[in-house]
Amino acid sequence: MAGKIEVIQGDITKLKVDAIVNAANTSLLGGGGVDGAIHRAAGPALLEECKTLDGCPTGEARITNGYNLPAKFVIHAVGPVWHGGINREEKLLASCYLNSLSLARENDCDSIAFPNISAGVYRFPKELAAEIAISEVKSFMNRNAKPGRIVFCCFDEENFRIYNDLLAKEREI
Ligand code: AR6
Repeated sequence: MAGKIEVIQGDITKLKVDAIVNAANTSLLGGGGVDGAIHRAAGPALLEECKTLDGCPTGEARITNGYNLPAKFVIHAVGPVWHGGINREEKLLASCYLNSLSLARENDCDSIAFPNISAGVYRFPKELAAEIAISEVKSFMNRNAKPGRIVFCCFDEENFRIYNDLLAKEREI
């Protein structure tokens, strides 16, 4: 694996990377959490472009411009709502990461930052979500040179600790 994985704690809207990922909903028309923060920081033109996309199914992703954000693109990924794991939630969350990375590669992005998709109001268990995110990202990086820099942007202390612990544990193996 030639690329680099970083974990930071902070606000994803401030990051100067080629693409930031949004934890969106199927309407792609905005919401709370990180979605609300991204729309506020990008400005109203983001919503105008999202309106042209006709929504996005769970597990898939769509790309738009970043407008007033430091990031060039926003990749809107729709994570699953956690219903106890009986509705293919793990598979759908993995697809969000894979589809986002594929869009980043297709658009020649060298760097991409992910929030903790589904780990907020969609109630996906944080530890399991982090395991899926890391494993999907690593397997993509083993097969693709781009994007070579992946940032896991954690907003809260707990996720920041979970990601750091998991990555440290893997380095020991
Ligand atoms: N930067 C980085 N991470 C953030 C930020 C930020 N500025 N703000 C919140 N987070 P959530 P979901 C973290 O609820 O669970 C929206 O209404 C947050 O602490 O934003 O996928 C959408 O429209 C948490 O760890 O997304 C959907 O309807 C993580 O981002 C729904 O919420 C994800 O929390 C999607 O729910």
